[in-house]
This record gives sequence, C-alpha cells and structure tokens, in this order.
Amino acid sequence: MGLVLKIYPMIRLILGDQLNPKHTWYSNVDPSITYAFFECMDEASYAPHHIQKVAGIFEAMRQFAANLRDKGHNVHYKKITASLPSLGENLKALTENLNITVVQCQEPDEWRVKEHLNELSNQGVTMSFVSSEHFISTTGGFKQQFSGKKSLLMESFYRRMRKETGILMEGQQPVGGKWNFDASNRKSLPKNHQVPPRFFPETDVTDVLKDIEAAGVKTIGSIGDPKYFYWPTNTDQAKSIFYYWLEHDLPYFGDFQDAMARNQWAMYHSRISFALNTKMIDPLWVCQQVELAYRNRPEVSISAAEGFIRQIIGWREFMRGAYWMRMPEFGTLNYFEHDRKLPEWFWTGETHMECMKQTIGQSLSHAYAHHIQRLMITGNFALLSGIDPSEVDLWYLGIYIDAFEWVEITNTRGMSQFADGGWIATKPYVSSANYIHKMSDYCGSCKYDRKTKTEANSCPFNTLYWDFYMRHSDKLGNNPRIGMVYRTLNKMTPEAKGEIQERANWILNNLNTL
Ligand code: FAD
Ligand code: DLZ
Ligand code: SF4
Repeated sequence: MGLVLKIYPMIRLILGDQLNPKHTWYSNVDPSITYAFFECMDEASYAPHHIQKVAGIFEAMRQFAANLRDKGHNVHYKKITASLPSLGENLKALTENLNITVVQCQEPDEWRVKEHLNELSNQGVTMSFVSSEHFISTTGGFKQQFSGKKSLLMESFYRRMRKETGILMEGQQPVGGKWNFDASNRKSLPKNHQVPPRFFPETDVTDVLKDIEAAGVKTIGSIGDPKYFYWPTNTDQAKSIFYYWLEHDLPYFGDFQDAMARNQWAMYHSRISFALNTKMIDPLWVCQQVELAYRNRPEVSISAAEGFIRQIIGWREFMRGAYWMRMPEFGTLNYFEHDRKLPEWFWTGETHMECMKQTIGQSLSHAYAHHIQRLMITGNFALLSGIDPSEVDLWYLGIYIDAFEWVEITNTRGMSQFADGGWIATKPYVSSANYIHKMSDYCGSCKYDRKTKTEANSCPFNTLYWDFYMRHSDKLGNNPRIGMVYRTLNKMTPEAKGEIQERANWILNNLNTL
C-alpha cells in the first residue's frame, strides 16, 4: 500500500510589507491553505504614520488579497477597526475560528514583529517561518563578513554583492574599471535647468481613507485628492513608475543624485523605495534593468548606472544586514547622549529656515524626501542640535512612505545620527550652510545669512556646526577623517569660540522659534 499523506490545514500570514506576487507560496492553489491579512491598530500606530503611508499600505494589501482570491486561493481579510488591535490577537482569533493551529509566515523584516509573532508559539500555535524571497543577500552572510569588526565597511560588502550577482561585472573585474563612481555624482542643478514632468499612477483610495477615519487611526501629513493617489499600489503600477524613470531620468540620476531644489520634491530619484520595501517589485530585477539600459543606451553613463545599483545591492542590503546583526540593542544606542526634543515645527514645517521648511513641508505633503534631504538637511540639523535619537527615529519612521524599521533605524540612528559611535558611518554627516548652498537653491530665499555664524541672523547650521565639534571634541577629536575641522578650531581664538558658543546656546534654547 502506498504512503497516504494527511494534509493539515494551514494559515499563511501576509504582512503589509510582504506583497511579493512572485512568492512560491502562490505557485499552486491549495484549498487547505488560508491566506490571512490583518489591517490592525497596533501596526497603524507604532509610529505617527503619514496618512499616505497607511492608505498606501492598506490599498496595496487589499488589491493583493483581491488578486489572490481571483486566482482561486482562500483569503481571510480583516479591514481596519478598533477591535483586536495586534497582529497576534487577530491571528490567534483566526486560528480559533477556523480551528487551525498551524501558521506559516514569511520572515518579518522587523525585529519587533518577529518577537511578537514568536509569542504565539507559547499559545498552542505551531509557527514556522519561510523566506520572503526578496532580498539578495543573507543576514547570516553579513554576520560572517563583519563579526568582530569595530566598524562596517559598505564598500567591501558591495564588492562582494557585485561579484555574487555578476551585476556590472566583466568576469571578476568591475565594468568601467572601477567599483565606485561616487565622485562624479555630486553636481548641483544648473540655473534654469528644467526637470521634466514626472509620471504618477492614479488610484482611488477614497474607501480606504473612510475606513481609516472611521477606525480613528491617528495620522500625520496630508493626502491631496484621494481619487488620484500617486504612490504605487500594485506591481504593475510600480513597474510603470520604474520604466518611466529608466527611460527618462536614469541618464540624469548620477549627476544630480545629491542636488536639491525648491518645488522639486523628487528630482531625478526613482520613487521606488515604497514598492521595494513592500516587495511589490524585485530588487535584483530592478538592477538588471539598469544594467541592460547601461549596456544598450549610450546616454546612460556608467556613473549613473553604478550609482543607482550601489544604492540597492549595496546600501539597501547592507542596512538590512546591519539591522539584524545588532537589533534590539541598536535601538538603544546614543553615543553623544543627546536628549533634546524635536522642535515643534518638525510636525508643521513652520520655520524660517528655508531648507528645513522645504524638506519638512514636502515630507508632510508627499511622505517623501530624497536621500540628501533626509541626511544633510533634517538629519544634519537634528544631529547638530543634539536631538534624542529616539525622537529622530520616531519622526523618520512615521513620516516617510518607505519607512520600515530595518531600513529606517539603520539610516537614521546609524548613518545620520552617529548614535552607534561610528559602526555604520566613519564620520558624522554634518555640514554648515556652505554645503547646503552648493547643492541647492534654498539659501537664496532664506531669512538667515548663510555666510556668518555669530550674528543674530546667522544661519543656525553655521553656528551649530562649530559648536557641535567643540561639544564633542572628546569623542571626535581623534578621528582622522575630521582632522581638518579640529585643526581649524585650534586656530580660532578663545574669543571667537566663545562667540560661537554664546550664539549656539541661544539657538539651542530657542529651537522652537527658529
Ligand atoms: P533613489 O535615490 O531613486 O534610490 C533607489 C533605491 O536605492 C531606493 O529606492 C532605496 O531602495 C535604495 N536606497 C538608496 N539609499 C539607500 C540607503 N541609504 N539605505 C537603504 N536603501 C537605499 N530608505 C528607505 O527605504 N526607508 C527609510 O525609512 C529610509 N530612511 C532614511 C532615513 C535617513 C536619515 C536617511 C539618510 C536615508 C533613509 N533612507 C530610507 C534611504 C533613502 O533616503 C531612501 O531609500 C530614498 O530616499 C528613497 O527614494 P527613491 O526610491 O527615490 O530613491
Ligand atoms: C506600516 C503598516 C501599517 C501602517 N499597517 C499595517 C497593518 O495594519 N497590517 C500589516 O500587516 N502591516 C501593516 N504595516 C506594515 C507592518 O508594519 C509591517 O508588516 C511590519 O513592519 C513588518 O515589517
Ligand atoms: Fe538653510 Fe542656512 Fe541656507 Fe537658510 S541659510 S536655507 S537655514 S542652510
């Protein structure tokens, strides 16, 4: 007699950032499996989320679930209500209702969620985890490469990724003869340069918004006309945004990657982070398309293609490895012992500092700012003024549509706030107005004087920049990468330093009025 396999019914949980349509889970329809989606209060409120982020995730979850149902899969979908606030409570209730004790999940990207789901194992549920089939590298490989190291080196990780994926490689050598073309990616926008119109998909999210409001979810920011929601809510839309960018914007991406301009909220950036982080779109596929464009189109330079690919197979994968290597301890790090609260205008954009007004303003109206705005405007200011990294984290985690802790906290607490004492970044990313003026047109419309540091109308970045290095000379003074700064400080007279400190103290005591 042949072996008879007994099929046990099973629930498979799909989280809001696990919308990967190519996952092998869906390769055949199995009536013993129920796919479960939960819109829930705890997930919608662990940070003050932007309304576009909550609406975008719920709309994308609903479309993904509807698609599975159309293909014949069993689907359980719970829309947002105030009842059963946590994922765990929802899942437990479903196991009881369906009388199913076996639950499978894709590996969550966040430590908090993994811990929460693991708790169910103590409540009579048999939990197991499978890969989300999205990332290119493994967290184990990352640990192996960097364990015991005092600081990480993105470049060595990136080269390993290039070799392992074969992206932009000729045999064992990098295409173009160099691994990294970063130095040519730092142009500001020439005067009168017109950024061409962007492409935006359109989705009507009116129903989702009504449900979010009815449930009483507290959100920040604005959404505009809900009939024309412009972030991708499915894989087809994500691909349309990406293809348009590939065709029209990639040639400019390299040159203007670090440039900022008033009324240009995304410049030549791809706006695919939300689609990537919710797994609507595959990172390796994205990089392959960019490589194809480089190989087939003369207008796509190696610096544009390499610059973009480095962000994805380099930085993005690197941050995930760093996250899983050091969490949960990473979330408590505060190297400089900063403890100030965020100025109130971080939540309104109402400040006289034009660069901050523009960056925060567009973050509130579009749930987006590009990398240099996040790093060298808002992050720079928070670090210079000694804001508690937990305050900074919560703001970034809530306001950006692409913010999920694994990629937010490593960028914010690590790269931007240097709260890990130099594990991720080799020196703090801070600057005075010089850099901001060079890379943007903000300073020309600002109430503050970008050229001075000790006057009543001096740009706060200028004063705080020098004060920051004086305040933290014990922790930074020996860092060879910032020797120049301390050599300049050493040449300043005590009076000059005193004037800077006096103005800095005034700024720090009056952050809310800047
Ligand atoms: P593009 O400039 O077009 O880049 C393409 C892709 O590269 C991005 O979609 C993203 O997936 C990846 N990428 C680029 N830089 C990074 C980076 N430093 N780390 C990881 N991936 C990167 N990115 C997030 O996805 N979520 C976050 O919560 C987040 N928080 C950040 C906080 C701070 C303080 C800083 C400095 C950066 C943060 N980033 C975050 C990285 C980066 O700013 C965004 O990925 C990028 O702005 C998204 O826009 P885009 O898709 O147009 O990017
Ligand atoms: C960000 C988010 C929000 C706002 N709401 C939900 C939700 O109601 N249900 C859900 O499954 N996921 C949501 N998410 C995304 C989760 O925070 C994400 O799944 C976890 O952070 C795991 O990385
Ligand atoms: Fe920002 Fe200072 Fe320039 Fe004003 S002068 S826009 S505050 S850098």
